[in-house]
Amino acid sequence: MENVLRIGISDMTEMSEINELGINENLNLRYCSDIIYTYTGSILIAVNPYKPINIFNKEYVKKYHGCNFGVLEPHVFALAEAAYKSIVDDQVNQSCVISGESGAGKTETTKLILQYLCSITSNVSSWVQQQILEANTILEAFGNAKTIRNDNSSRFGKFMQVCFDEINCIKGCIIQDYLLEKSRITFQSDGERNYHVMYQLVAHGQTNQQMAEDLHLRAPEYFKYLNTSNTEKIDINFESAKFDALTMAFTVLQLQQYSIDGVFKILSSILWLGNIAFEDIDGEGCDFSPADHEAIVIISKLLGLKCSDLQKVLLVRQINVRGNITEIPLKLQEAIENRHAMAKALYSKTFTWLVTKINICTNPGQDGSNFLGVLDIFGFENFTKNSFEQLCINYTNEKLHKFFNHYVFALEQSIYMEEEILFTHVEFTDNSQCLEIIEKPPRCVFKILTEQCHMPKGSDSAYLNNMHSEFEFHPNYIKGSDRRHWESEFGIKHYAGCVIYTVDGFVEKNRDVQQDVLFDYMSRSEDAFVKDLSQYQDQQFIKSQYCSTYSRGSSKTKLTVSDQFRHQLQSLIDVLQNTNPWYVRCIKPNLEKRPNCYNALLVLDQLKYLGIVDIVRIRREGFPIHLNHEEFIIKYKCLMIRKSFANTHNYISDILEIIKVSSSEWQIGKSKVFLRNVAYQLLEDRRKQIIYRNAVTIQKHWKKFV
Ligand code: AD9
Ligand code: MG
Repeated sequence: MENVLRIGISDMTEMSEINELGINENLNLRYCSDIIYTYTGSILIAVNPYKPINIFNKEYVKKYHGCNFGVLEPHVFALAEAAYKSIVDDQVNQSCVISGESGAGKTETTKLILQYLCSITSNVSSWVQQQILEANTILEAFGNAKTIRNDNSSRFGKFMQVCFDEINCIKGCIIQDYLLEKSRITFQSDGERNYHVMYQLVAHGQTNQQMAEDLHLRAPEYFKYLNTSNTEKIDINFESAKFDALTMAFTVLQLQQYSIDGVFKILSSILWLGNIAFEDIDGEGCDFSPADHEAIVIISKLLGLKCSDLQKVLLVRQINVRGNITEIPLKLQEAIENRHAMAKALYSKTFTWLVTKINICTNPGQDGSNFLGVLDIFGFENFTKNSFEQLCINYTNEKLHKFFNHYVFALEQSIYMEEEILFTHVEFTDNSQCLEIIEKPPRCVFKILTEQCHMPKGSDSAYLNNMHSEFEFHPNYIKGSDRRHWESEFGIKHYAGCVIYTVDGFVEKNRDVQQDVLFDYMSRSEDAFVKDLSQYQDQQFIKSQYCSTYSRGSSKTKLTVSDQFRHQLQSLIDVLQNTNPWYVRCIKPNLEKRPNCYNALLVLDQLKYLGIVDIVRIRREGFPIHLNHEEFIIKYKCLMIRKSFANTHNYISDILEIIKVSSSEWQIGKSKVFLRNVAYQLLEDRRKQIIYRNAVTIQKHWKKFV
């Protein structure tokens, strides 16, 4: 009792009273004692400690390895162990779905799961295990950045499938990335930064003169793309050490030196692109300012292009009218935007190129056995201003929520209905209607957007008009935050709350016009890497039974960003559906990223949208143990003197009467017996007593006989 008061309850399905307040207090109590993990049945809740806690060392790996789930204190290692054990024992693919809002601890949890799997599958760290861990170093450098919510925020989603061989050792890994945030390359909000790698590179240039010369690097303050917001000064030593770790990771993943150099040249050229300041010419076109000359020469050198070719890409647009190429000068604003688009295209191509390289290196081969997939993907977002990116992110969360609902609620309840047993119906937020408005053809939010993108004069306002007229009366749709914003916004009532989207830029972002002319020039570059990169088709290359991935370049008609993403997400759900899922719900205890600080109101919001209260309820109100009639009789017939029976149902209820437990603890269905833990435990105790008694009697007889 004293223990419970001090450290709370480790499995919340065992709490006597289930409500949000009780759950919140329990998590808070545990958090105050540095106990960050709590179970809700098999679902793990993790509260971010924002400080190192000494529960992830080798001793803990040893302690949890081989131990059944639920025996020791809740821990992410226990979940990883249980998932791994299911692979070994049942040969069934597993997945860990990690959710929570930005800064809740998803990426750290992912790393802990990978670290655990790598430790238990081999005593000595093998090459492939090192590669999997180092792949994260590269992905974090290129895909993570400081935001107001998280100093190491992942700006892309990822699904890592760790693949095992016949003797259950790790033999490879496949990574699928989702929706890298491109806008961050050219713009960061107040208090935020560009991708980590940019600072690492520039900082290293400050400590290595040769590299600074080769790559034309300057001090961090020099580059506009690093200073669009006023963040604190960068720590040269810290970033430079990170750069060393990155180059080490490149080596572990067997990137050739010319590619490593090439990647850095691309990054430097992006930084220089940001420094070009165009000048207007009579409102009709534009030119470079005198100070730009240096930047043009440097970018040309870095990309191995002719200066004149680069100038052309930066100042004119080429239009192909029935085979004739016409050149139209870009106006000032167009040139500025075009330059940003070039920077974003270069970066995102480099990012996908890197993911592909990692995949080639860690490729498990075709003849695999099982995998454990870990999903670390963006949580639900609702900012003051929400755009196309937030729509895609929230759509992802709707998809995953439906999958979760199906797993936890629908499946369980449909079994009860099929078996015609009495149970209290647990209400849950069914989000099917919301998903339909976003993705269900022929008329949905994404289809109407794609329609606009295929029109030569498609516009955001036309898109919004079409949406308003199509969905005005849909229960999940609103026309904007208020009447004044009907011409610029629409809103969706998501399962986690209502989000207002500003349509500005939707059509452009969904079209994602490629920098074909730039890549065409790059394909004739003098630099081998730049040439490779330009010709690199963003296609999936591994086709194996593990493969979750969707071939991005396979369609003949050009797919829009939302089309591609929809397909990617559907492939992900298809894979998840064929696995045994495990859930980690990460919780952020405060907005200040502080240790020892639990903001109960903030947590309450997350408990609601992560559906934790409902989970506790269904797990308790439901019957966790299901046994077929025959199975039940074979197991517990020993409790009865009468061994023959005419009516199965009556015989089972007679057995259950023996343990004298309330009839609310069990139910007999058409083909199954449903038990709560109390009834099951009493049955088991009684059975073991009888087996023991019989054994003693046999022993006595045996002695007499001897
Ligand atoms: V985002 O959606 O990518 O912006 P995440 O991934 O949910 O977010 P992340 O894992 O990056 O959050 O955690 C944020 C920070 O919390 C980390 O950088 C750590 O400083 C801190 N954290 C998270 N989990 C732990 C932990 N188990 N122990 C100690 C932690 N600190
Ligand atoms: Mg993250």
